[in-house]
Amino acid sequence: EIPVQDFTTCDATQQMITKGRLDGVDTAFDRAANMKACPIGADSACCKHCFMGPCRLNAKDPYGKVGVCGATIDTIMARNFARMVASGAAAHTDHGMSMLDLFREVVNGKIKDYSIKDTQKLEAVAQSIGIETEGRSAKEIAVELYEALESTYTAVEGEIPFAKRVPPKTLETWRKHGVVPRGAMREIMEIMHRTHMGVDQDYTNITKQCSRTALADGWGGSMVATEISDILFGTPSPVSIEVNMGVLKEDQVNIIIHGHEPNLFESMIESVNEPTFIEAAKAAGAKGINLAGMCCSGAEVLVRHGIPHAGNFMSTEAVLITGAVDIMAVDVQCIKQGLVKVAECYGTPLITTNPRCRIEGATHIEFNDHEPKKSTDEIVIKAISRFKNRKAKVQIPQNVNIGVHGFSHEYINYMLGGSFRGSYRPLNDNIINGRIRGVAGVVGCTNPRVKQDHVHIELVKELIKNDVLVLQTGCSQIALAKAGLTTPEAAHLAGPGLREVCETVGMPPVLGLGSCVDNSRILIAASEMVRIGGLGDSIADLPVAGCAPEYMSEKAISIGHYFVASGVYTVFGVTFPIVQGTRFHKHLFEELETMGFGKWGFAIEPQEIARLMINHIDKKRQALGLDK
Ligand code: NFS
Ligand code: SF4
Repeated sequence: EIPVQDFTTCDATQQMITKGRLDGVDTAFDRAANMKACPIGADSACCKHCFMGPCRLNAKDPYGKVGVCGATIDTIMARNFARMVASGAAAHTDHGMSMLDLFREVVNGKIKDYSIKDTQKLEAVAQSIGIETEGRSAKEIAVELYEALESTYTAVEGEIPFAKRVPPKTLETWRKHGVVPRGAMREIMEIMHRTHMGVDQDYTNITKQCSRTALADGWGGSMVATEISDILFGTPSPVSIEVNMGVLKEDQVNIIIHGHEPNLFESMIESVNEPTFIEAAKAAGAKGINLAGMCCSGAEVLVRHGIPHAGNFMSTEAVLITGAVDIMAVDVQCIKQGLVKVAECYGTPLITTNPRCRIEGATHIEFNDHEPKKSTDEIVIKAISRFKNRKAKVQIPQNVNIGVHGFSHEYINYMLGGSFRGSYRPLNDNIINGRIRGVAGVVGCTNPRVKQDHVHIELVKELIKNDVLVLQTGCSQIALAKAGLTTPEAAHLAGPGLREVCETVGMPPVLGLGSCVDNSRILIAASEMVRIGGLGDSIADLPVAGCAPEYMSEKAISIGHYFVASGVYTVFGVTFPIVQGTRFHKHLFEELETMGFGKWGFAIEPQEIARLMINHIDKKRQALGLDK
């Protein structure tokens, strides 16, 4: 039996895996240990795109063999990679589309339970794509904004609206290589067509469509998800939050929301605050109703409302082992089917809410934006009744950590420049004078193939020690919050330059921005750094780098590729679905950079990842003439 310390650095998760073992419950950690990853699939050296195959090539001798149709290893890997991009991009854009559907119905008055919360953001987003706002009502602006943003999905030709936000030189590179996206539906459709048997069989041409589709995610679907969520639910600003499993309360009705789309959670916040339900909970013997988030759903409301967060992706099964969860409601994405069995063991109702995601053995209570409370009220009632009839023994790890999160692009602007002259100028100045060496985005999942949180934490520590400011989203920021690095006090772990800046401004050296779709906030921040000047004229010139050190999802591949296509050096950990020493590998890891894009990198160990990222930042600093 593998010691739990090898599975995760998260103490609470360790305690729960240990308890699970005693209770006879296994988790993805155990399943990963018992299932060796398929070595051929791990290298992406197989193809099942037609039934003359499936075909299997030899990663040790990649050019020794071709598929039945004659497809080479480069074609096979590029096609597989393209389909990962397509799937990841589809997930983000479909999420964005749900937000846009909601926005449309709010604007035309058909939905009354939600409203436009942030009109300032509405105007700013409209202005950014050339919509006139002067002297117009919020409703008029919103109608026009909706119509413009719809083309993010549906445009059959031309360029998506947010291409207008891309720094001109970066956009020029995209145009030169023909990768400016049209609507996401078109790009995803085209990827699926081109990767069908017997169509695109030139890995460089397939990579182009990867870039175009990934950009339709980052500057399209994901960005729409972020911007519309801000308009409807409010733009985040820093708030002190509690993370870790200790946020559960033995004497309260505990409700966990896990998934991605913020509308479910927003409605749940309303439901749990209904006086009648609070009374009902008390009548059932509880002190109150306690709401917590997990994964990206949690990240959305953590930065907007300061709702506590119980843990990241690899803790979702573990949290159920506490026995204290009175209901877990999920919507879409990153929801392990394994949750059903664990939930069953502890008598926790697992509720699916989205028509896109039903799970065998879970109870479905459909969530509908037109009457959102209907579903969330029912979930609260069920939770109260589970509390009343709790049979499972409750054991809650007493781990609670504090973090300060919610650094939206808008807030960073304000924080650095002050209310009169909000600006990234001080950030650029501090990079130019060398107090800050560069900026790194550390994002993404946790994955049972590596020790949970370990790579995130050690990598970020190494980066800040070297005066690299770290921006974070998704599950990664929860790892760092649990390690106590997202507070202003963590500045003492930073190098002298970064430390001085953090202490002057009163900010943490590690800035949590939001969920994974909020990686679009990092794109906006990068564009703003270019616009302010002094750091080159394209995103590719900036001393920045990105990393998803413990990624597991296809969404991460799409995110990685849109950062690469936008000009950012992006390092992934765990494993990379490609055979080293092949031409496709060289294309992603070297040639894209010479074409004016960023490039991919790969390393497993945190020190090695940090070294790659810092070397890249230094290379860019030198090219800008910042260091002698
Ligand atoms: Ni991002 Fe969020 Fe977490 Fe990974 Fe999953 S919750 S969208 S994919 S696991 S960071
Ligand atoms: Fe094999 Fe070619 Fe069919 Fe793929 S498309 S399964 S390589 S024959």
